[in-house]
Amino acid sequence: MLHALVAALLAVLPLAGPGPNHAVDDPFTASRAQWFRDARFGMFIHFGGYSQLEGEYQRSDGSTCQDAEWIMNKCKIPTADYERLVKSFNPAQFDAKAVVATAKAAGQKYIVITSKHHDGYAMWPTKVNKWNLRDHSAFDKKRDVLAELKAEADRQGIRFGLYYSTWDWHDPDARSTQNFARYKARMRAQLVELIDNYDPALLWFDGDWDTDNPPNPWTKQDGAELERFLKAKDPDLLINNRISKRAPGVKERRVVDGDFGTPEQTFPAAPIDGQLWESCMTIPSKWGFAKWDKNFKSATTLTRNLVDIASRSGNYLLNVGPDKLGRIPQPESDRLRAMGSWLAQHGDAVYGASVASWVADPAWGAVSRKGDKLYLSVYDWSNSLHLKVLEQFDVTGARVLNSPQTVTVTKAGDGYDVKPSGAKTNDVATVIELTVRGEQAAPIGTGNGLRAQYFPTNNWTGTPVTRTDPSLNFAWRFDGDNFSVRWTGFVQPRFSDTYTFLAVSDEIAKVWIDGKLVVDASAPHQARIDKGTIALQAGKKYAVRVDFAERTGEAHFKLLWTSANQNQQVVPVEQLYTN
Ligand code: FHN
Repeated sequence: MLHALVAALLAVLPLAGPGPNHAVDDPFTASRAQWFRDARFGMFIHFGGYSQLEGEYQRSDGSTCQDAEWIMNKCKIPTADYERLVKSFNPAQFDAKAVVATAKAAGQKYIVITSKHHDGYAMWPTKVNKWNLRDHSAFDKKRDVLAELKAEADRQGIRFGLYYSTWDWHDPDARSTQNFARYKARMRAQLVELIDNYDPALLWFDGDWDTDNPPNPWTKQDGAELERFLKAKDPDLLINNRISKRAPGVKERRVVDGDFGTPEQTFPAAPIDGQLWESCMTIPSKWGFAKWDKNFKSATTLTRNLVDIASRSGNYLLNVGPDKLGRIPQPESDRLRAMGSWLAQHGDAVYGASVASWVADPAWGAVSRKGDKLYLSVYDWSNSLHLKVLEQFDVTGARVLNSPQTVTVTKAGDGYDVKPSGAKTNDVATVIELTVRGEQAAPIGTGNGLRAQYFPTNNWTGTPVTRTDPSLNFAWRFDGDNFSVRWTGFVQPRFSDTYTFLAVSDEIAKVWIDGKLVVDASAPHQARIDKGTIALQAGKKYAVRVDFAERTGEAHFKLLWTSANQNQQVVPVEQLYTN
């Protein structure tokens, strides 16, 4: 009743402030994202109608054109011819049990499979069209590979995710600005089918760039609406940032889109500011199967990539491309198994581990941290393993994983020298575990948030509406123009550290801590992140003031913090006080 009244009021009142607040949680701490933060390693599967072509297309003039999942587009295959070739797709040897067993053996904690790639071909019996594995193939009409994989993933305790391309080369309405609404309705219907039938933990969107080949009318607004629709349907869903749309010519993706960032075929040198992240990568060069694509990365490279990624608080989504019969190529499963056997003995350095901000990145390997343990993954084994210390800590224990050898740790120069007594235990990475004692955190605070004043103008004038906001984590998006907010109160750190405050804003923001202007993003700008540092004492309360203004377009504001002892997160309610 009350809801209906509020909705009716909102419909008639002009918006003199932010619209209905699509409050988002904080993926850095939200319980729905816990599994993803801990998992660190997943299997990507590119499998679709293109797999039938095995990376090669014979043109009518006898010449050959090569590609993989992009073959229809790159080789300019006429739709009718592509449909003819895919008609004989019969992945009869797709064995969900074996695929999940391979992921398990690799030490992977989740799977993301292409339900529909850019060629528009659905890998499940969609009722939306006939361009799918049930209706357009030579495959057993009783089988459903997504259902088989989901059931097997559940049985073997692996999270299940689905890739979906918003860009579509096959549906004529998908390239037509005029008819795009019809395509969007079909897309939504397909996504409802996917959620209802396969209950994915994660949706991995793709196709967020501007292009004319064929045109891609998808917009940021479309992405925002779809994300809101999907989260209303399943609030626990994790959604990647590619649900949005990049502006023409823009390479970078925005920090405000989705639950996590998606570097591709690369990974960053440090944690990404403002976002969880997952790097996706191939084992050879292509994503979909191509019989000529044989330049496989070594298991050592892949394992070290995973360790590097975990030590920067990211996830590694490593791709396999099943062949036309549905089998993961042997060189790919061989490498996955090799990674799994290393992980079986050294997984502590990866699962649930994240950046070790107490030390500098060493030249000899990578360091990750989990609670009171530092994991030194040593790629170059030598007698001079030096740790440069950035934040003081004591070492109370040291051992080499899976080895009886002893380890001496001595203070030296700007840190510690670490000397194991014996030889490396393997050629990929020998892991030394240090038990450490750092600064004791001050007790969790008892705050309830900051005092908020919402002004009906974009310059903090007029009569504000006042309330208490538990944390500053807002994605108003396209709702509400010309308003401003001033938050005031106190912030209480739990560690005596130099804190970095990160403000995600669109379009004007300033942050003062203890009277010092820490973030000054006062020139109007689109969604971006700005940051500044200040040294704070544990348990002490510091005055905080945040000014945010929105003129037009999208509106976002988030306030995060991080320090040597504090992993990145939205500043939590307990540490914010109105007085
Ligand atoms: O074009 C695709 C490509 O085929 C593959 O699916 C990758 C996976 O991240 N994403 C796209 C390019 O960004």
